[in-house]
Amino acid sequence: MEAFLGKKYKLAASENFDEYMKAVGIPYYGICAFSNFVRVGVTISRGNVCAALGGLKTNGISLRVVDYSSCVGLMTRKMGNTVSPVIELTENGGEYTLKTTSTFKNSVLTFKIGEECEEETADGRKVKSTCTIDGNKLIQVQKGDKDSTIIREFTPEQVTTTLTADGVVSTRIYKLEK
Ligand code: DKA
Repeated sequence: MEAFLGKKYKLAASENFDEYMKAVGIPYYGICAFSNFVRVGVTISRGNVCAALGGLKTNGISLRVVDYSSCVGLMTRKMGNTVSPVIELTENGGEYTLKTTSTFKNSVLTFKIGEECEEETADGRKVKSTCTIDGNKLIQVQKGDKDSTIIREFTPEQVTTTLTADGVVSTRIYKLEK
């Protein structure tokens, strides 16, 4: 893996990434207040904390939980499909850093081989990741609300990233920046 450290690779091709983002998508719920079937207020919250609330009625106002995942997730997915990130893997004293930078969002994953670490993904999920190296492959196992595996295969000219979640596979090709 040493040969590829400090090299920058930019996204050149992407397949099925939208389906992958859907598969790992964060649920968003809104608590909506209705009066005579007219919506008079809404507050959107991330995760499934509101899911237990169900329907509630007080003083002619009824509160309902509405699933907004498809609208909020859509914006994130749109950005994810639009940007062409650059990835760079570096190493210092056994600690690796994988930087993903783009015009929309930057993310940094710092890890030691085989040790679980906390990660906030570019699309905002909080997961626990364990990374291992097998030859020229960096294998990342993410555990969270939705589990996922990301394999990055390095060659001098490109990195092939294969992302898998819930049986959905996305392949993204990053080319060496010259
Ligand atoms: C990959 O390594 C997947 C992660 C790319 C993140 C792009 C930004 C997503 C913004 C929602 O190719």
